[in-house]
Amino acid sequence: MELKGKRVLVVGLGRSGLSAARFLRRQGARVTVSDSRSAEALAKDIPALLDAGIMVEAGGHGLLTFRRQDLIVISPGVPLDTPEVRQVIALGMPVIGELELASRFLSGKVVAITGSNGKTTTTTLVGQVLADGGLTTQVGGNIGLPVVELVEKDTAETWDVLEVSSFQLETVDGFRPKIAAVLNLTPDHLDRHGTFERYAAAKKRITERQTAEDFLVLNGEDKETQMVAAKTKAQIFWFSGRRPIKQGAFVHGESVVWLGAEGGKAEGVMPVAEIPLKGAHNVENVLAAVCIGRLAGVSAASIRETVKAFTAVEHRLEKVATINGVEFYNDSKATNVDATMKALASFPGGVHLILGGKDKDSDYALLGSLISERVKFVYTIGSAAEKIERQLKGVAKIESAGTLAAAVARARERAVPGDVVLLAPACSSFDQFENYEHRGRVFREIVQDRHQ
Ligand code: UMA
Repeated sequence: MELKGKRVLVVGLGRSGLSAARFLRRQGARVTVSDSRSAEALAKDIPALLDAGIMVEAGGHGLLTFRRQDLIVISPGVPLDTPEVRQVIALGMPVIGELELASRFLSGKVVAITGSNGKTTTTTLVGQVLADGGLTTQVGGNIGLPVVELVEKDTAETWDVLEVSSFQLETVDGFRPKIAAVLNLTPDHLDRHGTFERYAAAKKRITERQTAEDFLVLNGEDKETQMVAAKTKAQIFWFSGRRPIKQGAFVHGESVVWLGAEGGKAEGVMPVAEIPLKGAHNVENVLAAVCIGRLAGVSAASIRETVKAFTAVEHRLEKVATINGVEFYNDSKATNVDATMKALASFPGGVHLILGGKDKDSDYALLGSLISERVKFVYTIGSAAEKIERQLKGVAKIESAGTLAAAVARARERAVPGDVVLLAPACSSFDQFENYEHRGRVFREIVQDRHQ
């Protein structure tokens, strides 16, 4: 892709946009960035951008700025139905995302992992599995490090392990992972995609360009991901936590087993009991990692050692403290209802659950039966609080706490030894925090009495 002298507009100046703008500039493009935030809000980034020869449009998007370009690179958080974006698409101008841009410059082998939940854990684990297996590995994408940041050190020998979101997949075109995985598909981001079908359609684009030389790893227990199988040209490997399958990784009795070829010989990987992560959903994440690791050529023995040593990813059912016999878990990455259900399913009872944040058109009533079984008290925070309280009325004892600090304080007062205080909010964080990481860090600081 020749970018020298091309006029390129980067829309959105967050992590993805900043990295894309700098990358494009290094490629010799004439770069402008446009952000809806005010110049004051962007003050910390603007001087360095101007120094690098990048123009900045702050405080909103101008249609003229958009129309003057040869290429538009949009950030994942910018919806495709943003009026200016819609108009340039209608004019036939090329609009891609940072994932697509980066993938055109990556020469290594790409592993792309998507799904509604488990992406971050699986991506981190796969990165570790491949690195411990002796492969040169880089990890990036939705997990936090923009994919363009991987280009510089990438070689043909590198394995680039990417967490990819529906937002990123909406704007791919030639993106073709060597190994793709769809871990599960449950409703999320309906405020952005409108319907579950459109959300699922975005996710399915992960395999659109794959060929028979590529691999697709799918969850054998998830009906929606099974539909992806009908759409692919790649070789499919399945994983299942419940039953033996023809080709892939599964739990058989007490063991994780890998079956590399239909009708072939099954290979024992490890006892399930050795998996240190909490919850049945994490067994599935491990099974997906076993598939990807084996397909990349890592031995079962090496995968076993990596999994055994793997601790929870930050903000993902991460135990942050035990105080007076009460355990505190940070699952700030539980940004949708399904993730919260998985978190709740990991604890038999005695849970004080902190719910709320920014609503994504979610149905919190789905939490009802797990809450009535396992939760002693729900504490609501953020702008979704009222809706959550309405939908869970009569199911749980609910207290409107407003802020995270108040929720932790109230839970601390009520909890008795053996109880669990769980932040698994089922919402995004953007009403009260910068992002889910910020929310998780604040939770940890509050619990550890370090919050200012
Ligand atoms: N903006 C506009 N116009 C708009 C909308 C937003 O200018 O119409 C601007 C905002 O003012 C802000 C910038 O866009 O300055 C934010 O861009 P962004 O929302 O794309 O966020 P980034 O900081 O670039 O982070 C993105 C991903 N964010 C989203 O998908 C919302 C990060 O995923 C990712 O880690 C990062 O790129 C690096 O790849 C976060 C996320 O919440 C973790 N992802 C969702 C999830 O996991 O559920 C999909």
